[in-house]
Amino acid sequence: MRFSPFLLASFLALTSSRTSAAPHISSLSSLGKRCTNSASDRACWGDYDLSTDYYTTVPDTGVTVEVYLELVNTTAALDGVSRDVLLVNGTFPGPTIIANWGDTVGSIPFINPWNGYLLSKVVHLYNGLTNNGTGIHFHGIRQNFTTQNDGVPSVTQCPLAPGESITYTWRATQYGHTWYHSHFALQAWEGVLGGIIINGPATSNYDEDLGVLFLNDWNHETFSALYYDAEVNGPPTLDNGLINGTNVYGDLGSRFNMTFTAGSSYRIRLVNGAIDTHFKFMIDDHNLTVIAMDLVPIVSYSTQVLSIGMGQRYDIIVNATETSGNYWIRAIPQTACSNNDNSDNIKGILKYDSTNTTEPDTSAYSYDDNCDDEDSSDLVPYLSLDASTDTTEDDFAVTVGKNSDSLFRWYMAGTTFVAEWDDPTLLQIYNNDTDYTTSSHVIELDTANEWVYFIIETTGAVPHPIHLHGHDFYLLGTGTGTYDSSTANITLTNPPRRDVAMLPASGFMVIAFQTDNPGTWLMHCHIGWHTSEGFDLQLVERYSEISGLIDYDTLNSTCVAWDSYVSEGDIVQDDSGV
Ligand SMILES: *[C@@H]1O[C@H](CO)[C@@H](O)[C@H](O)[C@H]1NC(C)=O
Ligand SMILES: *[C@@H]1O[C@H](CO)[C@@H](O)[C@H](O)[C@H]1NC(C)=O
Ligand SMILES: *[C@@H]1O[C@H](CO)[C@@H](O)[C@H](O)[C@H]1NC(C)=O
Ligand SMILES: *[C@@H]1O[C@H](CO)[C@@H](O)[C@H](O)[C@H]1NC(C)=O
Ligand SMILES: *[C@@H]1O[C@H](CO)[C@@H](O)[C@H](O)[C@H]1NC(C)=O
Ligand SMILES: *[C@@H]1O[C@H](CO)[C@@H](O)[C@H](O)[C@H]1NC(C)=O
Ligand SMILES: *[C@@H]1O[C@H](CO)[C@@H](O)[C@H](O)[C@H]1NC(C)=O
Ligand SMILES: *[C@@H]1O[C@H](CO)[C@@H](O)[C@H](O)[C@H]1NC(C)=O
Ligand SMILES: *[C@@H]1O[C@H](CO)[C@@H](O)[C@H](O)[C@H]1NC(C)=O
Ligand SMILES: *[C@@H]1O[C@H](CO)[C@@H](O)[C@H](O)[C@H]1NC(C)=O
Ligand SMILES: *[C@@H]1O[C@H](CO)[C@@H](O)[C@H](O)[C@H]1NC(C)=O
Ligand SMILES: *[C@@H]1O[C@H](CO)[C@@H](O)[C@H](O)[C@H]1NC(C)=O
Ligand SMILES: [Cu+2]
Repeated sequence: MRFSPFLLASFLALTSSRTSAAPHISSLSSLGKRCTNSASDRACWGDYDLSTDYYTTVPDTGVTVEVYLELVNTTAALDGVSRDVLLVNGTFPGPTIIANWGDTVGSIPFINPWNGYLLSKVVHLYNGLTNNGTGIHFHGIRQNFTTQNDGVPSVTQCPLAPGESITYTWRATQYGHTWYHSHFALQAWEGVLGGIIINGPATSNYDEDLGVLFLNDWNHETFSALYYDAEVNGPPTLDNGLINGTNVYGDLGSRFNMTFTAGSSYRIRLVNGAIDTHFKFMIDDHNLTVIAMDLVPIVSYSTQVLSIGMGQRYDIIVNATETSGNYWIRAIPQTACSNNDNSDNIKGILKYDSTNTTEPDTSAYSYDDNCDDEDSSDLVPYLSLDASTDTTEDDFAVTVGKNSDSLFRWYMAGTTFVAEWDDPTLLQIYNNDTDYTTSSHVIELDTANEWVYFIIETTGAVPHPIHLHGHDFYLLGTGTGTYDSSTANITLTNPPRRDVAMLPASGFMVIAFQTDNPGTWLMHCHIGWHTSEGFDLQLVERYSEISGLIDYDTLNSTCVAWDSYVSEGDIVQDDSGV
């Protein structure tokens, strides 16, 4: 007999709404509303604002919002060429998870409308695939004391077996936008991804919010079919790219388009969701005002060309400064680190009249072909925070080599990562099994609230987008050559804070963070091939506090279901496990 997964989930829904339906007294008693967020005052946010230190202070409303997501295995012709895809609820990108850090949109009766903050998201996930496990990672979400909801198979859970459901719960302590994606093998890149918007104040005004805009690379064979070739020969040249899930391929497919009204301004929430493409984004004849990187609001700056690495997000505002005509929207793969057969045609169209079907004849802004981040001097966090001098320092050399089967493997500090998907780190910790898997590369950070520095270096010619879970890191500096503390340009004064930054080719990066979040956190390269080929390590932060955060029944039941799926189907782990 087959149960509807959503019937099961609705019991959970009832339980959770019963506990959260009554508004917290604290949210009703703080009646000193200072301002109303509006098109002419986006900085305002009721009793909170852009200067609120969101690492320590979060509005308390007790509101829980639920989302149901279902993975489906289907076919789609996103660029006009049909292929197998794995999607969330049948669309690319999947449904946007929207949390409202304070607008009255979707307010619930009895919740004070100006303080009706939606704080928690409960995400019910059903794995409707037939032949893959899964796990959904909420990229960049702090997961403050909720490490088990980070969605990383082999680290925070066993893979969710086909036909099973899991519920993730976390608090929206940050605001801005980000994305969720599968963290199982290469599944994210087959389409298991979607946006997350947490409404909050913004550092520049705008009239309309157009939502997330995904930039992806794309291929007509699945990425999982390309994996072996990538392991043997290195990253393959990909067929195409997508702008918010659509593009043309020759005469096939259709372009993304959006329509502006002259004089208005629009917020667009960019996400680079590519497996292996660094993009430069631009809209011909229009400037971009950048207001946030990842989930960190910045002092806004204007640019014409925006460099966006894999896993990164930028929040931009575009003024409708023209009055008519059509303009190219471009996502240009940087040949310095990306290989694409359709690189000059990953384009959408900005219109001022939706009925105008004439092809734009506008020209791209000039740009340098490279995979560098935006200048650090432009990425100034609005909430100014300094890093402290380090108490713990670690130096990781990134290298690549071939294993005994002649397959590429990536190493950090001499270890290529392979975790066991049926014995995730959290389960090992629960079981007091602190030997950990020898090749799962654990960095133990036992002391609470100390500053940790990581120096990551490579002598290779390939830049890498380095992503850390569970924290924003402070990007103290990057440079070329070997790291040398006497010559490196390091700043502790309000450096960029974010969750993905580019490690330059033949260079180094220095990042820092505080051990303020107990859990098991992955740090890895966000190039999909590299994640699977072992370019990962995990932090076990504040070990003694982790067991107390574990929901053992969920951890165990997910693993029990996975074990039985694997043994029945004789399924073999063929990558790093993350
Ligand atoms: C993170 O969780 C801890 C423990 O529950 C709590 O003390 C702290 O206030 C939380 N931080 C934020 C920003 O919510
Ligand atoms: C996803 O699909 C499920 C099943 O059809 C549906 O119940 C749910 O509401 C959808 N979720 C969203 C966010 O649209
Ligand atoms: C998706 O369905 C196809 C065709 O039935 C099958 O070959 C493939 O293994 C399935 N993939 C997953 C991840 O379920
Ligand atoms: C995931 O599904 C794809 C087909 O969609 C299949 O090729 C691959 O082997 C599966 N991976 C695992 C680990 O089950
Ligand atoms: C991109 O797709 C998402 C999901 O459908 C949608 O919410 C968003 O508005 C789209 N972005 C733009 C700029 O149209
Ligand atoms: C413009 O986009 C809409 C949906 O966003 C799509 O239906 C339409 O086909 C696109 N127009 C063109 C000319 O491609
Ligand atoms: C865009 O910015 C450039 C450089 O600051 C400026 O010269 C130009 O006038 C701006 N264009 C528009 C349309 O605002
Ligand atoms: C967009 O328009 C606003 C309001 O007129 C202005 O403050 C802002 O500087 C403009 N941005 C750009 C990039 O031109
Ligand atoms: C339609 O767009 C084209 C290309 O930008 C432009 O030359 C033309 O003037 C536009 N037509 C109208 C009626 O605005
Ligand atoms: C782990 O060790 C703690 C402290 O010694 C003990 O209370 C707990 O029962 C142990 N857990 C398991 C699963 O053995
Ligand atoms: C530090 O900055 C200076 C001035 O911008 C530059 O010349 C130098 O190469 C940088 N050092 C490193 C190690 O990148
Ligand atoms: C794990 O779950 C299985 C199946 O529900 C159950 O039989 C087993 O007792 C659980 N293990 C522990 C240690 O609770
Ligand atoms: Cu990499």
